[in-house]
Amino acid sequence: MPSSALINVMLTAARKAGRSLARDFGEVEQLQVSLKGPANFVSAADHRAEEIIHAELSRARPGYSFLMEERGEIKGDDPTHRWIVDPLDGTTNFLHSIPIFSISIALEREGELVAGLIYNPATDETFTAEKGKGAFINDRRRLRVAARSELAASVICTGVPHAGRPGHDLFLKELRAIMAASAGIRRTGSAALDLAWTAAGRFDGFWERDLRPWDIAAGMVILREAGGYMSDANGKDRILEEGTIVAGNETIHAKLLKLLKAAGANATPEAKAASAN
Ligand code: 2AM
Ligand code: CA
Repeated sequence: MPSSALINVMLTAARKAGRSLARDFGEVEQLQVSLKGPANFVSAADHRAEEIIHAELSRARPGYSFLMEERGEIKGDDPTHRWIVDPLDGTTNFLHSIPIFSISIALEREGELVAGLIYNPATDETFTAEKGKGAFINDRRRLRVAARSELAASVICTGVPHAGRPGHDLFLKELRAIMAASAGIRRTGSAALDLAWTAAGRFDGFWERDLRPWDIAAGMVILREAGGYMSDANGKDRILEEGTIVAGNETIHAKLLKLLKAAGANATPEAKAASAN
């Protein structure tokens, strides 16, 4: 299916920022051996990509508002449209020369997510979706979530709470429950790609807590258009507000939710309070 004008605008911005990220990714390995503080370099790469995306999207759609990982909220003249942008999701991978990172761009119209794009410059894979029009990889092949219904045959992806973040104890309880019930657990380090890969049927399901809107907004559109089901950990619709997502096809989503709820009920009050922070 040929891309719409809107998807083309998002693609142009992502590809331009992707070229900048790909160049910087090539430098990271050198910096790592030269002990020159690659973290600062990666942070600069992140900012460069965000600037490019901001400039490109502003040029193509003047007045739209932004919510960006680095620059935060930027109010435009048009309050009905807002881009939600993560210029580099999977920062830790990027810093370690692991080619699993992405650019994530979503468009919100009157508070509703209507388009999403996730681009991995290292593999040149692009995942796109528009509300009601389906989800695609590289503009060609239609995406569909995996059809498996048995957790025992399913590969489930997750994200691990970072050092200094709450929820380690609860996560370990959830992990114990899901690893005992599934065929295997994966962790990529880019929540945006986790959702794209679940939409593509590579992962049968995904759950993660403590995420921000720019990590998941585009992935939510892509997953929904690929026939996926998703909710927060309470089975409710407050994914962006809670920063928690549980996803898969209808059956796997329901089974994951049930196991996660049971694991949560098992957790200490301290663990539950920490994960709610
Ligand atoms: P980032 O790479 O843009 O930081 C990995 O589990 C996911 O968590 C990634 O999407 C990552 O986005 C996000 N994340 C949120 N907070 C983080 C943190 N403090 N450190 C690293 N990744 C974080
Ligand atoms: Ca991110």
